[in-house]
Amino acid sequence: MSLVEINFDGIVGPSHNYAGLSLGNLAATAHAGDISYPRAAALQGLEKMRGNMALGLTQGFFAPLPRPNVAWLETIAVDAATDRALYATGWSASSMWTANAATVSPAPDTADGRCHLSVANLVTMAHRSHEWPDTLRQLQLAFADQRHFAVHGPAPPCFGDEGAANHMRLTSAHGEPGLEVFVYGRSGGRFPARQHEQASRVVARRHGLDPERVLFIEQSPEAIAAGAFHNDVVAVANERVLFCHEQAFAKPAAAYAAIRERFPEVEVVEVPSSAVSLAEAVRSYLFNAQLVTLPAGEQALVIPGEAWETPQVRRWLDKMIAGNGPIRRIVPVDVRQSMANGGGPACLRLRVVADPSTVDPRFLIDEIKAETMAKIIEGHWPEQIDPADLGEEDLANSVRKAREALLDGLGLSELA
Ligand code: SUG
Repeated sequence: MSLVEINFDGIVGPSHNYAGLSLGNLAATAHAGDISYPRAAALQGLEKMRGNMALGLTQGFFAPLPRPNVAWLETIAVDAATDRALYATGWSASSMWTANAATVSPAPDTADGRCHLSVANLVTMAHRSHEWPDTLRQLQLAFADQRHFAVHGPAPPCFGDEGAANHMRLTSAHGEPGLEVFVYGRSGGRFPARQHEQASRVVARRHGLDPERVLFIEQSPEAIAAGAFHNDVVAVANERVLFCHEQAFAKPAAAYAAIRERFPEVEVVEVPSSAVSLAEAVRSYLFNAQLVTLPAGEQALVIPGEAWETPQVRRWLDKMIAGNGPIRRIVPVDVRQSMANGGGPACLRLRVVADPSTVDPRFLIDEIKAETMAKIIEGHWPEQIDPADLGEEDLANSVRKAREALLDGLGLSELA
Protein backbone atom coordinates (compact mmCIF):
# COMPACT_ATOMS: atom_id res chain seq x y z
CA MET A 1 0.00 0.00 0.00
CA SER A 2 1.44 3.37 -0.91
CA LEU A 3 0.54 6.24 1.40
CA VAL A 4 0.55 9.72 -0.12
CA GLU A 5 -0.69 13.09 1.03
CA ILE A 6 -4.07 13.91 -0.50
CA ASN A 7 -5.35 17.46 -0.20
CA PHE A 8 -9.13 17.61 0.07
CA ASP A 9 -10.18 21.14 -0.86
CA GLY A 10 -13.57 22.53 0.04
CA ILE A 11 -15.46 23.66 -3.04
CA VAL A 12 -16.58 27.22 -2.35
CA GLY A 13 -20.33 27.04 -1.87
CA PRO A 14 -22.89 29.05 -3.83
CA SER A 15 -23.87 31.06 -0.73
CA HIS A 16 -20.33 32.47 -0.21
CA ASN A 17 -20.89 35.87 1.39
CA TYR A 18 -19.34 38.51 3.60
CA ALA A 19 -21.58 38.74 6.67
CA GLY A 20 -18.68 39.44 9.04
CA LEU A 21 -19.44 36.61 11.42
CA SER A 22 -16.00 35.71 12.73
CA LEU A 23 -14.83 37.77 15.69
CA GLY A 24 -11.03 37.69 15.79
CA ASN A 25 -10.74 37.09 12.04
CA LEU A 26 -9.57 40.51 10.87
CA ALA A 27 -10.10 39.96 7.13
CA ALA A 28 -13.69 38.77 7.60
CA THR A 29 -14.42 41.72 9.88
CA ALA A 30 -12.87 44.21 7.44
CA HIS A 31 -14.99 42.89 4.57
CA ALA A 32 -18.29 42.68 6.48
CA GLY A 33 -21.13 43.94 4.29
CA ASP A 34 -19.17 43.73 1.01
CA ILE A 35 -20.65 42.17 -2.10
CA SER A 36 -19.22 38.67 -2.62
CA TYR A 37 -18.69 36.81 -5.90
CA PRO A 38 -19.47 33.12 -5.29
CA ARG A 39 -18.90 32.04 -8.91
CA ALA A 40 -15.50 33.69 -9.10
CA ALA A 41 -14.67 32.38 -5.62
CA ALA A 42 -15.44 28.77 -6.54
CA LEU A 43 -13.50 29.05 -9.82
CA GLN A 44 -10.50 30.49 -7.94
CA GLY A 45 -10.59 27.53 -5.58
CA LEU A 46 -10.84 25.13 -8.51
CA GLU A 47 -7.87 26.81 -10.22
CA LYS A 48 -5.81 26.31 -7.07
CA MET A 49 -6.66 22.60 -7.11
CA ARG A 50 -5.77 22.36 -10.79
CA GLY A 51 -2.47 24.13 -10.15
CA ASN A 52 -1.60 21.60 -7.46
CA MET A 53 -2.62 18.71 -9.70
CA ALA A 54 -0.33 20.14 -12.40
CA LEU A 55 2.49 20.06 -9.82
CA GLY A 56 1.90 16.31 -9.60
CA LEU A 57 -0.03 16.29 -6.30
CA THR A 58 -2.99 14.03 -5.53
CA GLN A 59 -6.15 16.08 -5.10
CA GLY A 60 -9.51 15.43 -3.49
CA PHE A 61 -12.44 17.66 -2.56
CA PHE A 62 -15.47 18.02 -0.33
CA ALA A 63 -18.79 19.32 -1.59
CA PRO A 64 -20.45 22.43 -0.11
CA LEU A 65 -22.91 21.81 2.72
CA PRO A 66 -26.67 22.49 2.37
CA ARG A 67 -27.41 26.20 2.76
CA PRO A 68 -29.43 27.93 4.01
CA ASN A 69 -29.44 25.43 6.87
CA VAL A 70 -33.15 25.53 7.64
CA ALA A 71 -32.95 23.09 10.56
CA TRP A 72 -30.32 25.30 12.23
CA LEU A 73 -32.36 28.45 11.68
CA GLU A 74 -35.37 26.69 13.19
CA THR A 75 -33.31 25.51 16.16
CA ILE A 76 -32.25 29.05 16.98
CA ALA A 77 -35.75 30.31 16.09
CA VAL A 78 -34.57 33.21 14.03
CA ASP A 79 -35.67 34.74 10.73
CA ALA A 80 -34.26 37.47 8.51
CA ALA A 81 -36.37 40.15 10.21
CA THR A 82 -35.48 39.23 13.81
CA ASP A 83 -31.71 39.43 13.86
CA ARG A 84 -29.82 39.71 10.59
CA ALA A 85 -26.41 38.71 11.91
CA LEU A 86 -27.76 35.63 13.63
CA TYR A 87 -29.84 34.80 10.59
CA ALA A 88 -26.74 34.97 8.38
CA THR A 89 -25.20 32.14 10.43
CA GLY A 90 -27.52 29.75 8.56
CA TRP A 91 -26.16 30.87 5.18
CA SER A 92 -22.42 30.77 5.64
CA ALA A 93 -20.34 28.87 3.12
CA SER A 94 -17.66 28.45 5.79
CA SER A 95 -17.34 24.69 5.25
CA MET A 96 -15.11 25.60 2.27
CA TRP A 97 -12.28 25.91 4.82
CA THR A 98 -11.78 22.19 5.19
CA ALA A 99 -8.66 22.62 7.33
CA ASN A 100 -11.32 23.03 10.02
CA ALA A 101 -13.37 19.99 8.99
CA ALA A 102 -11.47 17.41 11.03
CA THR A 103 -8.18 16.40 12.62
CA VAL A 104 -6.43 13.58 10.80
CA SER A 105 -3.94 11.08 12.20
CA PRO A 106 -2.45 8.95 9.42
CA ALA A 107 -2.26 5.17 9.81
CA PRO A 108 1.47 4.96 10.71
CA ASP A 109 0.78 7.07 13.83
CA THR A 110 -2.14 5.18 15.34
CA ALA A 111 -2.40 2.12 17.59
CA ASP A 112 -4.68 0.17 15.26
CA GLY A 113 -2.83 1.08 12.05
CA ARG A 114 -5.83 2.87 10.55
CA CYS A 115 -6.10 6.52 9.54
CA HIS A 116 -8.26 8.26 12.17
CA LEU A 117 -10.35 11.36 11.48
CA SER A 118 -12.26 13.34 14.13
CA VAL A 119 -14.79 15.81 12.85
CA ALA A 120 -14.31 19.25 14.47
CA ASN A 121 -17.16 20.65 16.57
CA LEU A 122 -16.30 24.30 15.69
CA VAL A 123 -18.39 25.43 18.65
CA THR A 124 -16.80 28.84 19.17
CA MET A 125 -18.44 30.48 16.16
CA ALA A 126 -22.21 30.12 15.73
CA HIS A 127 -22.01 30.05 11.92
CA ARG A 128 -19.53 27.16 12.04
CA SER A 129 -21.05 25.22 14.94
CA HIS A 130 -23.66 23.58 12.70
CA GLU A 131 -21.20 22.35 10.05
CA TRP A 132 -20.14 19.13 11.73
CA PRO A 133 -23.17 16.84 11.21
CA ASP A 134 -23.08 17.35 7.42
CA THR A 135 -19.28 17.25 7.37
CA LEU A 136 -19.39 13.98 9.28
CA ARG A 137 -21.75 12.46 6.70
CA GLN A 138 -19.32 13.39 3.99
CA LEU A 139 -16.29 12.01 5.86
CA GLN A 140 -18.17 8.77 6.51
CA LEU A 141 -18.82 8.45 2.80
CA ALA A 142 -15.37 9.42 1.55
CA PHE A 143 -13.57 7.25 4.13
CA ALA A 144 -16.12 4.46 4.42
CA ASP A 145 -13.57 1.65 4.18
CA GLN A 146 -13.20 0.69 7.83
CA ARG A 147 -10.21 -1.52 7.13
CA HIS A 148 -8.26 1.67 6.51
CA PHE A 149 -10.16 4.49 8.22
CA ALA A 150 -11.88 5.27 11.51
CA VAL A 151 -14.14 8.33 11.43
CA HIS A 152 -15.03 9.81 14.82
CA GLY A 153 -17.79 12.19 15.88
CA PRO A 154 -16.94 15.54 17.46
CA ALA A 155 -15.26 16.19 20.82
CA PRO A 156 -17.88 17.22 23.42
CA PRO A 157 -19.01 20.83 22.92
CA CYS A 158 -17.48 21.98 26.23
CA PHE A 159 -14.12 21.65 24.44
CA GLY A 160 -13.76 23.88 21.37
CA ASP A 161 -12.14 22.03 18.49
CA GLU A 162 -11.20 23.60 15.15
CA GLY A 163 -9.61 20.56 13.53
CA ALA A 164 -6.44 20.33 11.48
CA ALA A 165 -5.87 24.10 11.46
CA ASN A 166 -4.32 23.57 14.90
CA HIS A 167 -2.50 20.34 14.18
CA MET A 168 0.86 19.75 12.50
CA ARG A 169 2.71 16.56 11.69
CA LEU A 170 6.43 16.12 11.38
CA THR A 171 7.83 13.00 9.78
CA SER A 172 10.73 11.85 7.64
CA ALA A 173 8.22 10.92 4.90
CA HIS A 174 4.41 11.03 4.77
CA GLY A 175 4.10 7.23 4.94
CA GLU A 176 6.39 6.92 7.99
CA PRO A 177 5.37 7.37 11.65
CA GLY A 178 5.24 11.04 12.63
CA LEU A 179 5.25 13.41 15.57
CA GLU A 180 1.80 15.00 15.88
CA VAL A 181 1.86 18.53 17.29
CA PHE A 182 -1.40 19.96 18.60
CA VAL A 183 -1.47 23.74 19.16
CA TYR A 184 -4.09 25.10 21.54
CA GLY A 185 -4.97 28.61 22.62
CA ARG A 186 -5.66 30.16 25.99
CA SER A 187 -7.78 33.24 25.77
CA GLY A 188 -7.45 36.37 27.86
CA GLY A 189 -6.93 38.76 24.98
CA ARG A 190 -9.47 40.64 22.91
CA PHE A 191 -10.34 37.61 20.78
CA PRO A 192 -11.51 34.11 21.69
CA ALA A 193 -9.10 31.15 21.63
CA ARG A 194 -10.95 28.64 19.54
CA GLN A 195 -8.85 25.52 20.12
CA HIS A 196 -9.03 24.17 23.66
CA GLU A 197 -6.20 22.05 25.00
CA GLN A 198 -8.62 19.40 26.23
CA ALA A 199 -10.19 19.03 22.78
CA SER A 200 -6.74 18.29 21.34
CA ARG A 201 -6.08 15.76 24.09
CA VAL A 202 -9.45 14.04 23.50
CA VAL A 203 -8.64 13.72 19.80
CA ALA A 204 -5.11 12.40 20.42
CA ARG A 205 -6.39 9.74 22.83
CA ARG A 206 -9.23 8.67 20.59
CA HIS A 207 -6.87 8.35 17.64
CA GLY A 208 -4.68 6.01 19.67
CA LEU A 209 -1.53 8.11 19.30
CA ASP A 210 1.66 7.05 21.05
CA PRO A 211 2.19 9.59 23.90
CA GLU A 212 5.90 9.61 22.98
CA ARG A 213 5.02 10.97 19.55
CA VAL A 214 2.52 13.69 20.53
CA LEU A 215 3.05 17.24 21.73
CA PHE A 216 0.61 19.83 23.00
CA ILE A 217 1.93 23.36 22.54
CA GLU A 218 0.35 26.65 23.47
CA GLN A 219 -0.20 29.22 20.73
CA SER A 220 1.12 32.65 21.60
CA PRO A 221 -1.61 34.90 23.02
CA GLU A 222 -0.11 37.81 21.00
CA ALA A 223 -0.70 35.82 17.83
CA ILE A 224 -4.39 35.34 18.74
CA ALA A 225 -4.70 39.02 19.65
CA ALA A 226 -3.06 39.92 16.30
CA GLY A 227 -5.77 37.96 14.45
CA ALA A 228 -4.23 34.48 14.19
CA PHE A 229 -7.42 32.73 15.22
CA HIS A 230 -5.92 29.40 14.09
CA ASN A 231 -2.34 28.17 14.36
CA ASP A 232 -2.19 27.72 10.58
CA VAL A 233 -2.18 31.53 10.24
CA VAL A 234 1.31 31.59 11.81
CA ALA A 235 2.80 28.12 11.21
CA VAL A 236 2.73 25.21 8.78
CA ALA A 237 4.63 21.91 8.75
CA ASN A 238 5.39 19.38 6.07
CA GLU A 239 7.47 16.23 6.54
CA ARG A 240 10.63 17.35 8.39
CA VAL A 241 10.08 21.12 7.92
CA LEU A 242 8.37 23.50 10.34
CA PHE A 243 7.83 26.94 8.81
CA CYS A 244 6.63 29.42 11.40
CA HIS A 245 6.66 32.99 12.65
CA GLU A 246 8.88 33.86 15.59
CA GLN A 247 5.76 34.74 17.62
CA ALA A 248 3.68 31.69 16.69
CA PHE A 249 4.08 29.87 20.01
CA ALA A 250 3.77 31.06 23.61
CA LYS A 251 7.28 29.75 24.43
CA PRO A 252 9.06 29.34 21.12
CA ALA A 253 12.43 28.07 22.42
CA ALA A 254 10.74 25.45 24.62
CA ALA A 255 8.45 24.46 21.75
CA TYR A 256 11.34 23.93 19.32
CA ALA A 257 13.33 22.04 21.97
CA ALA A 258 10.40 19.71 22.72
CA ILE A 259 9.92 19.06 19.00
CA ARG A 260 13.66 18.41 18.51
CA GLU A 261 13.76 16.01 21.42
CA ARG A 262 11.07 13.85 19.82
CA PHE A 263 11.95 14.46 16.18
CA PRO A 264 15.63 15.38 15.88
CA GLU A 265 15.49 15.66 12.08
CA VAL A 266 13.22 18.73 12.22
CA GLU A 267 14.31 21.76 10.22
CA VAL A 268 12.75 24.89 11.71
CA VAL A 269 12.43 27.75 9.23
CA GLU A 270 11.54 30.64 11.49
CA VAL A 271 10.63 34.08 10.15
CA PRO A 272 11.76 36.73 12.64
CA SER A 273 9.49 39.63 13.57
CA SER A 274 12.26 41.98 12.45
CA ALA A 275 11.82 40.70 8.87
CA VAL A 276 8.03 40.23 8.82
CA SER A 277 6.02 41.65 11.71
CA LEU A 278 3.25 39.58 13.25
CA ALA A 279 0.72 42.07 11.87
CA GLU A 280 2.12 41.69 8.34
CA ALA A 281 2.23 37.91 8.68
CA VAL A 282 -1.48 37.90 9.58
CA ARG A 283 -2.42 40.48 6.95
CA SER A 284 -0.53 38.77 4.12
CA TYR A 285 -1.30 35.19 5.26
CA LEU A 286 2.27 34.11 4.44
CA PHE A 287 1.96 31.09 6.72
CA ASN A 288 -1.50 30.10 5.56
CA ALA A 289 0.33 28.33 2.80
CA GLN A 290 0.38 24.78 1.54
CA LEU A 291 3.84 23.41 2.18
CA VAL A 292 4.03 20.41 -0.12
CA THR A 293 6.54 17.83 -1.25
CA LEU A 294 6.72 17.72 -5.03
CA PRO A 295 7.17 14.36 -6.81
CA ALA A 296 10.90 15.08 -7.32
CA GLY A 297 11.28 15.43 -3.53
CA GLU A 298 11.72 19.19 -3.16
CA GLN A 299 9.34 21.27 -1.05
CA ALA A 300 7.20 24.09 -2.45
CA LEU A 301 5.20 26.75 -0.65
CA VAL A 302 1.83 27.58 -2.20
CA ILE A 303 1.10 31.09 -0.92
CA PRO A 304 -1.69 33.59 -1.44
CA GLY A 305 -1.01 36.32 -4.03
CA GLU A 306 -1.45 38.84 -1.19
CA ALA A 307 1.68 37.48 0.50
CA TRP A 308 3.67 37.59 -2.74
CA GLU A 309 2.69 41.24 -3.19
CA THR A 310 3.69 42.30 0.34
CA PRO A 311 7.17 43.90 0.08
CA GLN A 312 8.46 42.71 3.50
CA VAL A 313 7.30 39.18 2.78
CA ARG A 314 8.67 39.18 -0.76
CA ARG A 315 12.08 40.32 0.47
CA TRP A 316 12.17 37.54 3.01
CA LEU A 317 11.03 34.89 0.50
CA ASP A 318 13.59 36.03 -2.11
CA LYS A 319 16.31 35.70 0.49
CA MET A 320 15.09 32.30 1.59
CA ILE A 321 15.02 30.93 -1.97
CA ALA A 322 18.49 32.36 -2.68
CA GLY A 323 19.77 30.53 0.42
CA ASN A 324 20.09 26.85 1.00
CA GLY A 325 16.89 26.16 2.95
CA PRO A 326 14.57 23.18 2.53
CA ILE A 327 11.79 25.18 0.81
CA ARG A 328 12.88 25.45 -2.80
CA ARG A 329 9.95 26.91 -4.67
CA ILE A 330 7.22 29.55 -4.15
CA VAL A 331 3.89 29.19 -5.96
CA PRO A 332 1.56 32.22 -5.57
CA VAL A 333 -2.16 31.53 -6.11
CA ASP A 334 -5.22 33.75 -6.43
CA VAL A 335 -7.86 32.87 -3.82
CA ARG A 336 -8.85 36.48 -3.13
CA GLN A 337 -12.55 35.81 -2.57
CA SER A 338 -11.75 33.33 0.19
CA MET A 339 -8.92 35.49 1.55
CA ALA A 340 -11.35 38.35 2.12
CA ASN A 341 -13.08 36.07 4.63
CA GLY A 342 -9.79 35.06 6.26
CA GLY A 343 -9.29 31.82 4.33
CA GLY A 344 -5.98 31.29 2.52
CA PRO A 345 -4.66 28.30 0.53
CA ALA A 346 -4.07 26.24 3.69
CA CYS A 347 -7.54 26.89 5.11
CA LEU A 348 -9.07 25.57 1.92
CA ARG A 349 -7.62 22.06 2.24
CA LEU A 350 -7.68 19.08 4.58
CA ARG A 351 -4.60 16.88 4.37
CA VAL A 352 -5.16 13.14 4.55
CA VAL A 353 -2.26 10.71 4.24
CA ALA A 354 -3.72 7.57 2.68
CA ASP A 355 -3.59 5.22 -0.25
CA PRO A 356 -5.87 6.93 -2.82
CA SER A 357 -7.28 3.53 -3.85
CA THR A 358 -8.87 3.21 -0.37
CA VAL A 359 -10.79 6.51 -0.67
CA ASP A 360 -14.23 6.69 -2.32
CA PRO A 361 -13.17 7.76 -5.85
CA ARG A 362 -16.07 10.20 -6.09
CA PHE A 363 -14.11 12.52 -3.76
CA LEU A 364 -10.95 12.46 -5.87
CA ILE A 365 -10.50 14.81 -8.78
CA ASP A 366 -8.70 14.74 -12.12
CA GLU A 367 -8.70 17.22 -15.00
CA ILE A 368 -11.86 15.78 -16.56
CA LYS A 369 -13.79 16.10 -13.32
CA ALA A 370 -12.37 19.58 -12.78
CA GLU A 371 -13.76 20.59 -16.16
CA THR A 372 -17.19 19.17 -15.26
CA MET A 373 -17.12 21.10 -11.99
CA ALA A 374 -16.08 24.33 -13.72
CA LYS A 375 -19.03 24.06 -16.11
CA ILE A 376 -21.50 23.47 -13.28
CA ILE A 377 -20.10 26.37 -11.27
CA GLU A 378 -20.19 28.69 -14.29
CA GLY A 379 -23.75 27.68 -15.05
CA HIS A 380 -25.25 27.66 -11.55
CA TRP A 381 -23.28 29.63 -8.93
CA PRO A 382 -24.70 33.12 -8.23
CA GLU A 383 -22.50 35.78 -9.73
CA GLN A 384 -22.74 37.98 -6.65
CA ILE A 385 -24.37 38.20 -3.24
CA ASP A 386 -25.13 41.29 -1.22
CA PRO A 387 -25.36 40.18 2.43
CA ALA A 388 -28.48 42.34 2.70
CA ASP A 389 -30.17 39.83 0.36
CA LEU A 390 -29.63 36.80 2.59
CA GLY A 391 -33.12 35.52 3.28
CA GLU A 392 -34.55 36.24 -0.20
CA GLU A 393 -36.42 33.18 -1.40
CA ASP A 394 -35.04 33.49 -4.96
CA LEU A 395 -31.50 33.50 -3.67
CA ALA A 396 -32.19 30.54 -1.38
CA ASN A 397 -33.56 28.60 -4.35
CA SER A 398 -30.65 29.36 -6.62
CA VAL A 399 -28.18 28.39 -3.89
CA ARG A 400 -29.99 25.08 -3.34
CA LYS A 401 -30.24 24.33 -7.06
CA ALA A 402 -26.57 25.10 -7.63
CA ARG A 403 -25.51 22.63 -4.96
CA GLU A 404 -27.90 19.98 -6.30
CA ALA A 405 -26.49 20.42 -9.81
CA LEU A 406 -22.98 19.85 -8.47
CA LEU A 407 -23.96 16.79 -6.44
CA ASP A 408 -25.78 15.33 -9.49
CA GLY A 409 -22.80 16.00 -11.72
CA LEU A 410 -20.45 14.26 -9.28
CA GLY A 411 -22.66 11.26 -8.52
CA LEU A 412 -23.06 12.42 -4.92
CA SER A 413 -26.81 12.97 -4.83
CA GLU A 414 -27.06 10.92 -1.64
CA LEU A 415 -25.64 13.98 0.16
CA ALA A 416 -28.56 16.15 -1.03
O1 SUG B 1 -13.44 30.35 10.72
N1 SUG B 1 -13.95 32.60 8.11
C1 SUG B 1 -13.30 31.43 8.62
C2 SUG B 1 -11.92 31.31 8.06
C3 SUG B 1 -11.31 29.99 8.40
C4 SUG B 1 -9.88 29.93 8.12
N2 SUG B 1 -9.39 28.64 8.41
C5 SUG B 1 -8.15 28.36 8.82
N3 SUG B 1 -7.33 29.27 9.28
N4 SUG B 1 -7.78 27.12 8.80
C6 SUG B 1 -13.28 31.42 10.15
O2 SUG B 1 -13.08 32.48 10.74
C7 SUG B 1 -15.84 34.09 7.82
C8 SUG B 1 -17.33 33.95 7.65
C9 SUG B 1 -18.14 35.20 7.71
O3 SUG B 1 -17.74 36.13 8.40
O4 SUG B 1 -19.19 35.18 7.06
C10 SUG B 1 -15.26 32.83 8.34
O5 SUG B 1 -15.95 32.03 8.92
